[in-house]
Amino acid sequence: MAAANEGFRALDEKSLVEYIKSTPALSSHLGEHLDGLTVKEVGDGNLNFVYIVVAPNGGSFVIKQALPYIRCVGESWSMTKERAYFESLALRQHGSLCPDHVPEVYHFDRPMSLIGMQYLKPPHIILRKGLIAGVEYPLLAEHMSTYMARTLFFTSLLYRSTLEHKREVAEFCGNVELCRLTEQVVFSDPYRVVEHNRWTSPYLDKDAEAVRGDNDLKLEVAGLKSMFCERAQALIHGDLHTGSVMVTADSTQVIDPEFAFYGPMGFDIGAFLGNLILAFFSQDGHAGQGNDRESYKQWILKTIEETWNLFQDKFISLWNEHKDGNGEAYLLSIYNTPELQVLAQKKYMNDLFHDALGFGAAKMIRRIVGIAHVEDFEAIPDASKRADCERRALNCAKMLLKERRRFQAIDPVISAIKEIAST
Ligand code: ADP
Ligand code: SR1
Ligand code: MG
Repeated sequence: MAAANEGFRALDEKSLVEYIKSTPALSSHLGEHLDGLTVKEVGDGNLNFVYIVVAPNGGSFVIKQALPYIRCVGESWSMTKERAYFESLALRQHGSLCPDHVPEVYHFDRPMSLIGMQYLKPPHIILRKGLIAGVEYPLLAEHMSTYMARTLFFTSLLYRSTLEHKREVAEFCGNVELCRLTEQVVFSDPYRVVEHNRWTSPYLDKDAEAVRGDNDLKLEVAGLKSMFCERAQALIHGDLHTGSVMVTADSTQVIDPEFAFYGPMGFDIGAFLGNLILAFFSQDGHAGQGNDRESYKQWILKTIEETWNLFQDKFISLWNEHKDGNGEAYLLSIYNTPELQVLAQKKYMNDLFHDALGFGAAKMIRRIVGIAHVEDFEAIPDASKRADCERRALNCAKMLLKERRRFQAIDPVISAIKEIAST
């Protein structure tokens, strides 16, 4: 334990200034005058401490430090601060594959579990907050489909040799504690009685109990959990919800990949789509004062549809472009006719679609009856209204989890969401 903490000290707004002054990789971003720095802790995520640093000359960056516990629970739930190392690796790798949509890393200090990165300046805001406010982002589907297609394709065996792939898989196996946290809070706890589960009680008491008593649901979740633990398909972000995306009208930036590891691609795609579905079902709770949110709901559904369809097109384009490269999954000497290649791609995308729907649904369920909820619902002050929104989302998630294999395209999924919304 002592060795693990060697060279570590938790910083605060004051001690961070001294740290910056003695770290050229950081101070070089701030010009000559370091005395007028403003430092503000803004961490509103569940795990870490995040500081925005701005110099009088306008130079800036963000400092993110992991402490050896989960911030939203407290010191009683310890968690390796090595998560910062994996976050920095993933930011750098995903950043090199998709620089337009990932903030640049300026500095990483492993003993301090501290990352210095590009400050995503206002008007960037967390996408989840924009969705709650009812703001449309016309380029969101375009940007997120590019981010997911590029980061997932180029870290998979469709592009890489098994030699490269195994080496990377081995490195990210080190992020085991964060994977175990997901295993527990996404795939296990919502389906059993545990102290930290919560829901909008008493309205959803029966619904939460029904989740714990639904054997079909439990069997489906077991399949997804085993895929999450066993399938090293690509370097996934691992926590790609709408709180991990910062946006403006023309910029989309993915932050916070501390849960990154080699896992199933559908986990990232599902996280993003599932959180958009949660945003959709929360809208009735935000309606009012002359805005019924109906057209906004249509925009969210269109974004879900476009994200998947654009992702699919871009992923297949990358596959076609690199089909005679080093990727070892589908050797050209075997998949040697255009017909067979199309069949292989269709099967791959169909399986991935079903994985994404399943994981997306599991991520929706955990946000309604598990430990960590989402602001989309939490910001609805009237508990009975909130519960109505959550119940529809939960019913949608249960249906998707159990029936996902009957969907062959995203349009019927959208129709099914609309149908549940009208109940
Ligand atoms: P956690 O790991 O605790 O979830 P996040 O990485 O999600 O922390 O960051 C918490 C908050 O800090 C975000 O919601 C966002 O408001 C802010 N933030 C994080 N990174 C940046 C950045 N690069 N630029 C601007 N703000 C950021
Ligand atoms: C205690 S669970 C905290 C959650 O916050 C992170 O963003 C992950 O989603 C994790 O499951
Ligand atoms: Mg976060």
